Amino acid sequence: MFHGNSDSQKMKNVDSKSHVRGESVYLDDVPLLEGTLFACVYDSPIAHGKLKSVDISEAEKSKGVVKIITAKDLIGENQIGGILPDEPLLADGEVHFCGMPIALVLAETEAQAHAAAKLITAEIEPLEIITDEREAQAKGKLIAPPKHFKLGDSDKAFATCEHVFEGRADVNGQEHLYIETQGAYTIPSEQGGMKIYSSTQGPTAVQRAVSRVTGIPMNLLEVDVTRLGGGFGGKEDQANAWAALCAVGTQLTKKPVKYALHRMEDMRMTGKRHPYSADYKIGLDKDFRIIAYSATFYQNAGAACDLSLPVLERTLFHCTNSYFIPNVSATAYSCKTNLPPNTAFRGFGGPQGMFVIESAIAHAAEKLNVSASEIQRKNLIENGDEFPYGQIAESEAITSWKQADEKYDFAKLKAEADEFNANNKFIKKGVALMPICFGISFTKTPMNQARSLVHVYTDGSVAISTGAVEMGQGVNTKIAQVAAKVFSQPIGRVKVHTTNTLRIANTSPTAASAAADLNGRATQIACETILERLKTVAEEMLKDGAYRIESSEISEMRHTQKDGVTFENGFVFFNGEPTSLDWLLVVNEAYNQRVSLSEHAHYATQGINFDWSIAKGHPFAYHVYGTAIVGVTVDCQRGIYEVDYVKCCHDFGSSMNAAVDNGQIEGGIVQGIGWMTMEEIFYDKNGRLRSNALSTYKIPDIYSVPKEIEILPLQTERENLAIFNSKAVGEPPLMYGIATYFAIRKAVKAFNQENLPKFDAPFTPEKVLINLYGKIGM
Ligand code: MTE
Ligand code: LUZ
Ligand code: MOS
Repeated sequence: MFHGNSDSQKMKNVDSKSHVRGESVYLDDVPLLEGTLFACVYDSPIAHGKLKSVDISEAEKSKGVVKIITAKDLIGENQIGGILPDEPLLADGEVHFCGMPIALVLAETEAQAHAAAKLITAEIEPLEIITDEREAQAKGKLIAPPKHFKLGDSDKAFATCEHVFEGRADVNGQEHLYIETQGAYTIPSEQGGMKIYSSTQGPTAVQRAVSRVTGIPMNLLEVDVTRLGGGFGGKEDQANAWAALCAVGTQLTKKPVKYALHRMEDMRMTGKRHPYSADYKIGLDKDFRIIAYSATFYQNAGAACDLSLPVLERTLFHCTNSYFIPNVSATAYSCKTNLPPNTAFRGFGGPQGMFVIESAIAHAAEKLNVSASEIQRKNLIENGDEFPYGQIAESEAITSWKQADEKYDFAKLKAEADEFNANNKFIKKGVALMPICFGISFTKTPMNQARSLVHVYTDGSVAISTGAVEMGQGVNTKIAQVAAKVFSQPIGRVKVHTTNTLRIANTSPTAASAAADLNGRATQIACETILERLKTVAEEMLKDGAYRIESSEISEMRHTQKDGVTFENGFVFFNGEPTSLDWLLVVNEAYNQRVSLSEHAHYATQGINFDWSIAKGHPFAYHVYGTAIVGVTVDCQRGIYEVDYVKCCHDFGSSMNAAVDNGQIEGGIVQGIGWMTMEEIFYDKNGRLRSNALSTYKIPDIYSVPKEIEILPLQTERENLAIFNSKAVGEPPLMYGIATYFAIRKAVKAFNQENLPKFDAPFTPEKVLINLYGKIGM
């Protein structure tokens, strides 16, 4: 249990008032300085080619244009690749994808900048365009050598299996579609420095990229992030380019520069979730235990590395989902194509790995004529089992399955669907289960650190800065709760401020669902350190019986803790007895005694490690588990469908904020359903994005969300490394949405038994219709 103020469990997001009043400050709400220039990129119309020349002469004459910048103008390095140096900021010599920035226009108004960018032309000599990951792999176009995971000996084990099935699964990408598009605003400061407002999940990544392209040292670059209108991974790395472009503009003009992308620019120029294609082989014994599993993953990385390699690694980490399989062999290729560099997206490659094993299980179930859930249930990972990467499971997989089954009665839900199907010819129902298991921690161990700066002011109020970025997920609420709890102050006395690289340096991006864990723990340490000092001051004040009170009125507030000084509801207790001392008196006495009321604390997750030379270790602080059951109804004349319900048992550990966490679950589920059903990214053979607007790229709206989402918190007593045992919640629920794919598949098969649809997500209404009437072999 979270033992904070009892209201805290139900506490609203601290931003909710300012959000509904329109007072929350996003990038576009930062007041503009006089003389601000507006930027617009001229981006490549061709996916691959030699850049012979760029003609800016017409654009330069266009009204309001102040400057046009190309690669040759850069003072620093023309490079923004964070992991591999393979991504120029502005194309130089070659273009690698449609949407690659070639020139930057700076003008007095936004409209003028856009108008001028349209007047730029480039002479590009076409080169071969590859958009398909398998074709790229076959032609040797890889971002890096392939990665492997191995447990046991799958080759040997397959020979002993009663049943072996092989197949292919494809899963498409996903557009982030954060409500707030990418953008930045740079303002010149003293000594050639700059203040950079950026809509980024990674303020330090922005600072580093700007430093690199401008040559300005990091200590002259202040990055400030107010909050994001969503990131979903799309701003973990890909906010860098826009900040870097604005910064270059500021450096070369000495003027503030702003660029907030239009929606179609954002969709065209930024990378998305990685599409994957995979080959799998699954072997079961006569009792349907999975004895061996092998998979080869082809990741469509796009034209540069970006975060593709850690994404690829997480695909391997999660390629067996919540199952224990004693013999596993997995290989993953990061394939270089002529698409915008794909990037982090909620789940970070994990969901793609899980889709493949769920496809393999569905394949086996269909061939063996058993329910997929029977195979799923039999193979859930147990306490003490080993993951293919060497970590030993502290598993809640079976517990969550059992608790979900007890509450929702899987057999009954399936029987209802079967009965419905027996009585209806053109409407069919499908039900599928999805256990999830997601590792919490950045898989790159050094990233698992954070800092928090806490000030207590002499009016008793508290100001906090951390490395965490608020992007709607409620991290600021959780951090405020931590301080309020430690100080025993109302949450209204605590303000969590913007994320700023001068206040907090060397931040890890707000990602991997770990922001509250890492920054919350750092905040806890900082607050506890200040509290200890205050206790010492209070103890001194209480000497000789001063401030003791005998009044019985507040005796019912007596604290149970009997030793020394404690703070409860703002009052000081001594050995469990009330005193007339309160928070404000002690804070002011501390100030008078010249005791520090500020602390900058550091937290680093203990006990984690990973050694890629052997691909073994203990990379995760803990795992988040859960089980969902999803029911759908398919209209077999139209190919359209509805999600009737998603019912899950989710492992919160012990949620410190049910409102925030349930919101994360609901949002994650809907985003996962969108990925699996209607969201279809479509690039043509020439690498041009055809689904380039909301008219052609459909995301779930209020009519397509499940009619019912039920969330049952897993009951568990197990301790974990999360902040106050409240496990990370940001990414895992998205993976419940995967069951929707398999539920639709069941409904389709109930209508057309002959057909074995390909495993090819998303299952758009168009594909459903084709499969309802087609005869397609796997
Ligand atoms: N929720 C909202 N509302 N907006 C977002 O952009 N991003 C998700 C998740 N939930 C996101 C969100 C992703 S991809 C991650 S990694 C986590 O939030 C990051 O925040 P956390 O570490 O505080 O959970
Ligand atoms: N980002 C990252 C992530 O850099 N490393 C990770 O392991 C990760 N995991 C999930 C989401 N983002
Ligand atoms: Mo989330 S994909 O870690 O930003």
